[in-house]
Amino acid sequence: MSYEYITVASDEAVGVITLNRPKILNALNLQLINELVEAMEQFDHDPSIGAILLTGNERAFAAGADINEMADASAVEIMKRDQFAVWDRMSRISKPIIGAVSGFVLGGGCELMMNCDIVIASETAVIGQPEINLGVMPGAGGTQRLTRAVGLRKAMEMLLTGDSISAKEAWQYGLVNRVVPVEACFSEALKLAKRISRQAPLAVQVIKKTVHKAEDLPLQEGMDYERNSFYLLLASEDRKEGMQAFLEKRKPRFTGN
Ligand code: DAK
Repeated sequence: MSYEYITVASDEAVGVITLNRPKILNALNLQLINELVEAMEQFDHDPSIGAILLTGNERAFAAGADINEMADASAVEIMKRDQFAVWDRMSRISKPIIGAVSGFVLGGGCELMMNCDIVIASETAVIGQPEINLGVMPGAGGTQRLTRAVGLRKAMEMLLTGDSISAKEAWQYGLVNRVVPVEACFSEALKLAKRISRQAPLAVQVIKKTVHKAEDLPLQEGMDYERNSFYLLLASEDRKEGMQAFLEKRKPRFTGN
């Protein structure tokens, strides 16, 4: 499969996707988002891949949706394009997505970052939802995921002013996991993605799904969901292998069964 606006590679069991529209700061047009989701789904279905790493370049992870594509489109056209459907597909990827973000992480770029399960940010990252400056609002989860991540007041301030925050502030609010020098961002994220990709695949995917339930479900329902997920993993071959390997003082050989 060849792509125009992303590049795709793999490193050991990590699928690496790089946004590649550098001239306009990786602005997210429809084609780019479609390519991105297509590549993510391919990695999701590939048993040799255990985690997905998503990155941009040093100047920009992504400066938002492509304003050229939105400027003249009517509400009905945008509705007919059904752009939300492709973002919904992205949130159904079952393998963990690790983001490595530098430079501008704005608007749809910030929403894309929030779709990652773990984020390593460069000291240079500038993160925000500036849609209000264009007279609109976020359309791919910005009001919902940002509020869950940083809390109502900080989200309100960012969304209503359009002001960005630094990587350090994003870390203080729990919006990113770690802040590292720009030159270390990709390698740190790759190291982490490789570690996760060596874990038992079923456990990784079930944990990802169960953690996300914590955002949607009341506590007791989440606990019930966790319990059923736990029973499911107890039935796996990898659970036998993991426990046996511990008792035999050797490294487990997980198969994903
Ligand atoms: N779209 C199109 N082009 C963009 C762009 C964008 N979002 N951001 C930057 N560019 C282009 C610039 O126009 C410029 O192009 P040329 O003039 O060279 O042709 C080039 O990238 C370099 O940008 P600048 O010259 O402006 O560079 P600076 O360093 O001076 O400024 C900046 C960088 C990031 C501060 C500035 O470019 C900027 O403010 N960009 C716009 C940021 C923004 O407002 N982002 C939010 C866009 S709205 C939805 C899903 C998602 C969304 C909506 C709906 N559905 C599922 C329906 C999301 C909406 C948004 O993200």
